[in-house]
This record gives sequence, structure tokens and C-alpha cells, in this order.
Amino acid sequence: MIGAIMLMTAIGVYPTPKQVQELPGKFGTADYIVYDVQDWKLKPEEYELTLTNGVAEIRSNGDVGAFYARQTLGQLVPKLAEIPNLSIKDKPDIPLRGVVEGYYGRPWGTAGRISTLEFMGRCKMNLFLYGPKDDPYHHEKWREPYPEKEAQDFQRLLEVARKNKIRFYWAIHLGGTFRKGGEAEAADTESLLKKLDAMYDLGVRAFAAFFDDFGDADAEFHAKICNLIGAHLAKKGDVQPLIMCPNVYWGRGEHEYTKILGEKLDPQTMIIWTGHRVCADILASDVKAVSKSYRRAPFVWWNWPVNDYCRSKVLMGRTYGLERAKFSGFVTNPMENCEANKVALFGVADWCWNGKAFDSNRNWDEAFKRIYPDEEVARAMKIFATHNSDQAPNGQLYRREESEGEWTFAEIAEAMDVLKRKLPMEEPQLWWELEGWITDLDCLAKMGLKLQELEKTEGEMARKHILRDVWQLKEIQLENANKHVEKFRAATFENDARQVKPPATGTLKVKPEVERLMK
Ligand code: LOG
Repeated sequence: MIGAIMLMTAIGVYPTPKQVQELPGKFGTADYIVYDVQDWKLKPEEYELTLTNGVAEIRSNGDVGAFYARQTLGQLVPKLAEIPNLSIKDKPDIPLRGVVEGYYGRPWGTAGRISTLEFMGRCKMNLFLYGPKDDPYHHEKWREPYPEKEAQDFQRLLEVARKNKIRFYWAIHLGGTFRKGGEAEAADTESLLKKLDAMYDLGVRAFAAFFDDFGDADAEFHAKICNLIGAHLAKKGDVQPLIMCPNVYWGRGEHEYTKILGEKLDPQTMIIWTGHRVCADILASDVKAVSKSYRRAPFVWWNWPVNDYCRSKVLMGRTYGLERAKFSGFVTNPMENCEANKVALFGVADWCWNGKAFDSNRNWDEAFKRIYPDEEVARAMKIFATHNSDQAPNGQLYRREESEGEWTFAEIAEAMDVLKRKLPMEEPQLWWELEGWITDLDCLAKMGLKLQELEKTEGEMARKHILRDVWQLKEIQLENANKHVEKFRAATFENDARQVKPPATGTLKVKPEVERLMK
């Protein structure tokens, strides 16, 4: 068994395949022939890839399994000349795996969404749930159709999703605005079905209804609206089961609202749940408890690495805190920084596919190597991420580890120099997102170095010089904070601009150490 797991990881395919077996002989060539076999016995997402002596045979039952087999093969291509003959049998743990664009803040935009969808395809994720809180046509202006330009963008997104075998769910947020009773309810029902039909006409074939954070916890009413939506869409014959986000979407199933919803809602509808709290680890015992009230397995909306409640931080730590259980689906709610999110997506995708073989540290380490082709950048990004993972004290009471293991100011400063030199050319989008945080950590590390030097310096003049350098670094840090805030304010809309915060890095260990030296 250990041997099998080692082979599974040794071939370096992510998400980790379920079963990898070595066959006699070597594949022996980088030039290979590939052919497809339709196998009716396999489930749609399942595939078998057999690599023998220069020939790759793909067995699948349709285009999804074949697509996943090709993703696996694609990762093996650079190693084909060296690997032994192999048989890979693979399928996911969780049927629906992916991403919800569900935070408060600057929405990703079409380019960001396309980049995310393509990355998801490579990670074998299969569900994108569109619900940015600050898209007015999703939320407060839900009655109105999208303007022409946005409507066209949806068609592009649907096309990219289709190519990557991803179900594109479009969510409408009705909480607090959908009116109850009498003529108002009749009018809103009409507007609702009209809007859904318009989205259907654009090509959307999967829908969600949200009631989180706005409006009352009226379970009967929410179930009624959702059942009505479900019945309306079912008539079309080609629409996926509905996803709904309740008004109370956390807990252990103890709320009256949750119990009524579970009872009244069409059993086909998937119900969102974020864990025992809004932001929480996902624990098997909690899943069991909420499943009872929901009367179905929950659809997990994991509020990590979202940073809308701790906007000064960027969260790039390893994926941990998840226990395997029965879910109808699992999505991560990430940050508004969509390039920086990819480290977390790489982790969640791997865990959703093969939870048993998931090794959090190994996955995290691998993420940098896969996402950043330049080795020096990959190493430096891992150092950056090591000191940018904890939310710092926050109202949601959710915390992550940060600055684990051995580290030095010198190593951080060196890594930040690499990023400042290389990211603008090699990863311009990532640089755009992270420049403020990178500069902040750079200043901290260099201040730390200077202050350590100060401890060993006796001459008054020499000490003065060092202190002057520290003050200069402080000034750069301050200037950087202003620049960061200005940049993100300019890139977003009025309401959100007020939420933009100066960057904070290394808040758990690096910054306190600098402050200790400062005293
Ligand atoms: C929102 C979500 C937000 C997240 C973290 C859900 C279902 N809704 O408290 O939009 O990104 O928490 O701040 C939420 O989680 N409300």
C-alpha cells in the first residue's frame, strides 16, 4: 500500500490519481501514439490510462473522462522517456468540485475568470459558481438584464467552461429584495423567471439562488421561491439541479430555519453550508450533524482563502483543516486576487479529487513549482507565502498558521529581491496584485536585518547610520502602503474603495520580531 501511494505521488500528477500501477518494461520514448477506447462500464468522470512501450491507451465513457485522462497524460509528457510502463485508474472523490466567486470586493472580471476556469480545468475541477457580491445584476439590481457587453462576456465564459468540462452555475441573490406577499410577490416572481430565462437564453444551464447576509431567515418562504425556480427550470429539460445558499448557512443544523428548509426544499436542490461557523475548518462530525437537518449531504462553500474580512492580508498558505465526509459538492471561496488564488485552488482541487492521498505540505510545495515555471520565482514565492497566510485577529475568528519552520530575515530579503526583479516581466498579473505586499515584506525583512546589526554595533556614528537606514525603510513602507491603497481604490468601485486597507505581512511572527528588535 505504501509502495502504491509512493508511486502515485512519484509520478508527479496532480490532483493525485487514485491508482497507479507499474507494468513491466519502460515506456521508452518521448514520441507516443495515443488512442481512445469507449468503455461503457466507466462512470462519466472516470478514466483509465495505460502507457506501454510508446503507446497511450485512454479508456473512458465520454468526453469528460477522456479530457481528464489527457490532463494526466499532459503532465507526464515531459517524463515519458524515463518512466516505466504504467496503468492509471482514476476518478474523483467529490462529484462537484470547484470555485465560487462569492466574496465582497472587486469582481474578477472576464479575463480573471477565464484564467481561473482554465486553471481549474488543469486541476480537474468541474464547477464554477458565479456570485460576486458586488455584481449589481447578481444582487441588488437582479431584476434588470445584463448590459450587452456583460451578456457577451457570459457567452465567452460559458464557452471556456464548456471546453474545460466545467459546469458554469450563475447565481441570483434574492435575500432582502425579493418581496413577500400579494401583488409585490407576484411581480417579483415574474421578474425572477424573466431574468432566469434571459440567462438561459445566453446559454446558462445551471443556476443558484442566494439568501446569505441579507433579509430575514424565513425558511418557508426561501424554500417556496427555490422550489418555484426549480420547477420552472426543470421544464426546460436540460438544466442542472439547483444550488441554494440559505440565510443561515453555518452551524451544526441546530437552527429552526435549517430544519424547516431541509424539510421543505425539493430534495434535488443542493444546500450550501460553510462549516460550523462562517469561516471554519470542515469537520466530519459537523457534516454529519448538518446533513441530518438538511436531509441531504451539504454543498460546502469553504470560506478560505477569501480575505474580504481581513483585507490587509493576502492568504497563500497551505490547504489544511478539511476532513473527508459525504458532500454533494465542495467549492472554495477565494480572494479578489485571482492569480494569487491559484496556490489555494491547487490544494483544494487535489484534496477534492483524492482526499486519502492528500498531503498538505507536499501539495503546497508542488503548487509553486507547477504555477511558476521559473525555479527561482517558485522558491521565492514559497517564502513569500510562508509569511502571508494568517488572517491576523479578525471578527470571523478564523486563523491559519504563518511563518512555520526556520526562517531568517536574510532569506526573506533575498527572496523579495528575486520577486521584485522577475515578477514584473514573468508574472505581470501576479505582480500587479502582490506588489504592495511584496514591498511590505521586503521592508520588514531589511529592517530586521538592520536592527540585528544594530544589536552588535557599538560606535555611536555607526549606530546612527544604521538607524537612519531603518527610518528610510519605514518611509518606503509607508509610501508603499499609500500607493497600494490608491491603486486598489482606483481599480474598484466607490462602495468597495472604502474597504481597501494598507497591506500587512508577516503579522504572526516576522513583524512582532521586528517590533521586538525595535524596542
Ligand atoms: C458571505 C461571503 C463572504 C464570506 C467571508 C457566505 C455564504 N457569504 O459572512 O460572501 O465572502 O462570508 O467574509 C459571508 O459565506 N458572509
